This record gives sequence, structure tokens and C-alpha cells, in this order.
Amino acid sequence: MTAHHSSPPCPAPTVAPSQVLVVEDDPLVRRAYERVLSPQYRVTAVESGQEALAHVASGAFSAIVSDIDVPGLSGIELLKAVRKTDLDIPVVLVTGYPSMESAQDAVNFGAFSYLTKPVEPAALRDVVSRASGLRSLLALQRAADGVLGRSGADFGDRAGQEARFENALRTLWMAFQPIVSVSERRVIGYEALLRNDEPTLRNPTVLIGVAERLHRLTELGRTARMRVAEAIPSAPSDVKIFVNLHAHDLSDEMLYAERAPLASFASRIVLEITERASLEDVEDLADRIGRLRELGYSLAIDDLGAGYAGLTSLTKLEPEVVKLDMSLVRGVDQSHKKQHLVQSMVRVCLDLGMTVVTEGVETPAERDALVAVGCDVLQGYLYGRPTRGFATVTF
Ligand code: G
Ligand code: MN
Repeated sequence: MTAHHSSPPCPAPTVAPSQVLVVEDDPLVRRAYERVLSPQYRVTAVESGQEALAHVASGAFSAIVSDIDVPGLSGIELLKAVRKTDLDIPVVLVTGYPSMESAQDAVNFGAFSYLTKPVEPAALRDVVSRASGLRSLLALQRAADGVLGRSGADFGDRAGQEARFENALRTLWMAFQPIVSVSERRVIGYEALLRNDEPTLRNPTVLIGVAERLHRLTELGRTARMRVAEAIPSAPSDVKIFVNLHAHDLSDEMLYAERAPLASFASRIVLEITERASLEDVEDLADRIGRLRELGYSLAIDDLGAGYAGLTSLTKLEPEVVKLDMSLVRGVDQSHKKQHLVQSMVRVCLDLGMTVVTEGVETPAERDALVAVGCDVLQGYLYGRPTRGFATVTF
């Protein structure tokens, strides 16, 4: 792992302008392509799809020219595999047996162009030149995303994504947003929310998306929990700390370790679980939930009412806390339907002995409407934005 002492605010385009990957099993044809392209491009020529993939993983190509029918991995499979890691490399597919279906497939999967054998040298030169030009343009557009602070989740090659993710992990900190009891007129808890100083990964949803793609969710979850644990000693002693878990975190054995950073605070911690990522993939879910309870944690279902939470989370988690999604809150004062819905949900939850937290409260009118239908524990900009440290709330 490399250390990044001074990461630039936005990565420069990482594409070398002139590398072309040729995938062709017929040695004569391969040589012919090399001869046509090599005056202008650095050509890497391989004979199988597998070899091609290995090169794609390590090199920055401006374009790929692949036979549609190569050993190991067809041109279309190669195209699909390439797109998993790089959205931008133009792929030109070549076939000796043109058929409607393969042309259609090629286009559906995002092939840049489709050539039939025998390929005219001028046509090959032309298509590769257009492909590599497009590649440069895409790289510049990705750089523009960074400069203008757009999501940036997908830009750059994989190496670029790794570097930006490293920077985000290294600068990760937790913001805390107050959760208040209206009747008690006090803060009863704070939700910890991901923040980081990598300009292209500021949005937590984008950061989590990149972590998913890079298979680094475990690391992200561990780092976040470590940062929460470091902050807790400066929190008021009578509040709960709400910590979001990704479904993937439930499969991390470190979560259950007695020496895990949060373990010594477990009785003060409410773990929020959402079904945005499905819980169906977690092995032995019920057993894992049992272990968390034995360690002293409480559990919450996050985003209830957003359409994620299903039977699994309610029946297998039996949460102490339910968090109503802000989509139910937005404009609740204007909508009788929302008021009825929230009222029914609150009743059911209270009957089941669960505490209800209502998220995303922004206006006094929303607060009043929520209190009128039985909500007492509220969270939202009305009481405080997520901030560094544990801000107090004046009532
Ligand atoms: O999925 P989850 O409920 O954990 O997400 C909480 C998110 O909602 C955070 O990103 C937080 O910044 C945001 N948030 C918190 N309070 C409000 C609010 O009052 N209004 C809006 N629009 N967003 C909020
Ligand atoms: Mn949450």
C-alpha cells in the first residue's frame, strides 16, 4: 500500500495517449494489425482473451481491438470483463463471420465499433484513431468531474480509484448529528456519519460505492468504527451513539471481537442496519445478531419507509429502535396521508416495544405534525447538522 503525502485535489488524466491492445489468435492477422498500427501507436498484441485481461488490468490503453472469436474469452466476454473495471476504454470488435446477432451484442455491450474481415488498413487506422481520441476526451471529462466536484465515482482507471480511496480512508473522520427527545427537551443520542477530505469522494454514498467496487468495504467499516471509538470519550456520558453498519460489515469477524474498538462502549451503542444492501447474503444472520446482543449492543433498523427494509430486518433483527426515513417526514405537515402512515407506524412500533426515531426533520411545522401523531425522538437539520464533535442543542 502506498502512502499519499500530497494528493492533488483532482487526479490528472491517467491515460497514456498511444497504447493499443490487439487481441487476435491468427498470427498472420495479428502481425498485419501490428504493422498497420505500430507507426503511430505502442501496440501490445496478444492471442487470447485471458492474456488481454491481464494486460488491461495493468496497462492504460487508449483502445482495444479484439477478434470476436478468440480462445479463452470471446471478444464480447472480454468487453464485459473490461467494463467491470474500466468504463472508458473503447473496444473495437472484429469478426470473420458477420452476423446480425454478434453485431447487436457488440453494440449492446458498448463496443465502440465493429469491423469485418478482411480489415482494410485505412479503416483500422481510422477507427483506432477515433477510439483513442474519444478515450482522451473521456479522461478529460472525468478530470472535469473532479474539478467541478461532481460525483467522480467512476472516473480514472482502477489505480486512480485506489489512490483516491486511500486518501479518503486516511482522512476519514466522523461527524455527529444530535438526536433529541422533544418531551425531555434534551439530546438523547448522536448519529455518527462518514466524512473525509478526498475531494472526489466527499459524498458518503459515492465513497461506499467505490469501496464496494474495490472490495474494500471491510476496511472502510473498520476505519469508521475506529474513528467513532476515538470520539466517544468526548461525548456526554448520558447519550447513545448511533453507528451505521453496511450489510457487509455483519460478515466481518472483527465486528464481534471483544477487543474491537467499539466493544468497550457497546452498552451505549445502537448499530443502525439498513437493507439498502441486502441482508439475504449475510450467512448465519440470526446467529450474528445474537452475538452482537450478547456483546451489549442495541440494534436499529435504518430508513424504514424508504422501501428497503423488508421482512428480514424486522423479523431477524427484532430491533430496539426503528428509524423512520426522511421521505415520510418531508412535508408531513402538508400531507394527511403521511400523517396517518407515520401515526400507524409509530403505534405498531410502540406496541412492539421499539423506540421510534424520526429522521430528516427540517422545519418547526414538520416537528409539530410529527409530535401530534406520536413521534417524540427526532433528528434533522432543525436540531443540528452533522458536525465535528458533539454539538449542544438549545430548546
Ligand atoms: O441513511 P441514513 O439515515 O443513515 O442517512 C442520514 C443522512 O441524512 C446523512 O447523510 C445526513 O447528513 C442526512 N440528514 C440528516 N438530517 C437531515 C435533514 O434534516 N434533511 C436532509 N435533507 N438530510 C438530512
Ligand atoms: Mn443512519
